[in-house]
Amino acid sequence: MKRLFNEHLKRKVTDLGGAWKFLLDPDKVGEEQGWYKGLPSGETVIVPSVWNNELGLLNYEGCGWYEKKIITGASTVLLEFESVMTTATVWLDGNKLGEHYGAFTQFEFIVNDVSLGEHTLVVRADSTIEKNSFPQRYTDWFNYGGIARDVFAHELEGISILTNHIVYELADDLKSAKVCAELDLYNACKDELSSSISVMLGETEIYNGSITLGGYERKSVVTPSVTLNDIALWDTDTPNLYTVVVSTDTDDLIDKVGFRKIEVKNGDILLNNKSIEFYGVNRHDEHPDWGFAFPAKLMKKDLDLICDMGCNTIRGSHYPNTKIFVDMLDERGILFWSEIPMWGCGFSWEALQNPVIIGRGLNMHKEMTRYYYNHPSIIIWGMHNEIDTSKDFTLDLTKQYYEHLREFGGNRLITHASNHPLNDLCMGYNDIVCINIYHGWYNYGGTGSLKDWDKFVVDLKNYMTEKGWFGKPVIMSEFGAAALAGFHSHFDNVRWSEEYQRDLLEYCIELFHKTDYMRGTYLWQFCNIRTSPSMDINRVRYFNNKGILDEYRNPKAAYFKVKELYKRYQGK
Ligand code: ADA
Repeated sequence: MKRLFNEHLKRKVTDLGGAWKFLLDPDKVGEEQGWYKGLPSGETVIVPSVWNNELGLLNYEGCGWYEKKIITGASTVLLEFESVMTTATVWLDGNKLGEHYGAFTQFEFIVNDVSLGEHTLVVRADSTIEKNSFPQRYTDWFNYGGIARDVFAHELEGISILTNHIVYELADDLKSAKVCAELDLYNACKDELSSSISVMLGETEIYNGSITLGGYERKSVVTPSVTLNDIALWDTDTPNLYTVVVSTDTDDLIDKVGFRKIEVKNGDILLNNKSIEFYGVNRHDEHPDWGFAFPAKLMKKDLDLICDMGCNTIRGSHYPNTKIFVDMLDERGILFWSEIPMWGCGFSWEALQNPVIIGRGLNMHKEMTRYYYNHPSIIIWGMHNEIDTSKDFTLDLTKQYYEHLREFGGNRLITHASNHPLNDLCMGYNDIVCINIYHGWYNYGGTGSLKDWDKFVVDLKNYMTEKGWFGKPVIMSEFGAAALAGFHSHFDNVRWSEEYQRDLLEYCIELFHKTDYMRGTYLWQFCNIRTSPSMDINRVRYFNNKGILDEYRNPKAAYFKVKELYKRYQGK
């Protein structure tokens, strides 16, 4: 996985990015014709990429096959894929390693008994949307296809470390913490093997012992808790990070961790025992030229703009972002909301009760918590966005997701974003209440007028009081209006103008800031994104134009207004 630092010094890892052979399979005949042994023909593409914009196949939905020769110097290889859109099937030398569903989460295959030397790796990416797709066809972003994020080949030798979660509990004064490591270990040899194992956290050795595993055995190990004193906390102003190194005789795994506490108390959100207000944006990890194969250098540029705007938080709408992006947030002290692509409006009642779909969502939550556990910047897990949470079956689904995140998700707040908060059954179950409403833009549930907001803040308080939920912190997780960059008007209330968007956001942000039970805002959205043709004609140019920057990151009038407000509220 591409990080801001080396994850391994002992282990040999090969970045499989670069040239791959590529062949389209619109009739889905590749498997029958044995392409998994090696492609019969093909053109060269650069991975990571999506085929839609880079290969001129904008509207192609279906299968694309990729082939790469890899060379290994070890007999056990771990193949790591950060994102294949959307169903991946992987073969090595014609042998099927497995399948993975889901566009935005990482997966891996461990292959034993590999001969040293050259091998043929074949991947089929299938972007077809079908009955059980997650998200469904009606979704407000583009259905790209391909190997969209990095691929690596890891040579595993001896007892190897697959994951390391640093689990901690800070003392009340936040000066010390009880810490242990939860390790997922694997013996890459066919015979039983013993190894030393140690965990260094900064300068402190928190574990030193030994382990014996049977041939190809995988085992979870939890080290005994130790107390760490004089903790330098991770906070938005002082994002202190510790390097953690797990080593065995033959392998290592390096990560960064930060100690911080996030909780809710008496209607407040407390970060390290201090009340915090969120000044945020929703951001898609998307670019019109690169799709979801978003280059890291552009992530840095986005972050510079977001920081310049005075934001202290980002919602990764609507899927887990790359680890390197979250590393950047860890380093800068920017808070992050990470969620799975359960994008509600597209999910019918039937879909929400479909066990395959529910299971796919749970699996995405498992992958998200497995691969992102240590990041201090992630302070919110999002379970789903705008599904119909007025039904008992969605309450059941929500409970299932919540319980998983509570048990395996570390110290984070858990929520969902609701677009019908006045009859939502699940909000009371969450740590914080998060609301997506578009008064002043859409007419649903209002008159389309800005004044609907004043009534809304009163109605919401009444509803929450009636349900016994008042006292949970409320975040406005989406609100906004579309503006066509460069379209200006002298008149008031001209929709699609930059001025209309600016004035609406100003009205909303000021109102939410002075509403005593609200604790922050994530405006919709940082920049325009290409959207799906399944959205109606309201999406002019097939873009969601609610960005306060256009899709090439040029600012609209609203950008400067939001910057002024966010900075003023923080005394900056
Ligand atoms: C929803 C949704 C966003 C976007 C937005 C809009 O709230 O969560 O992804 O589609 O509406 O622009 O209408």
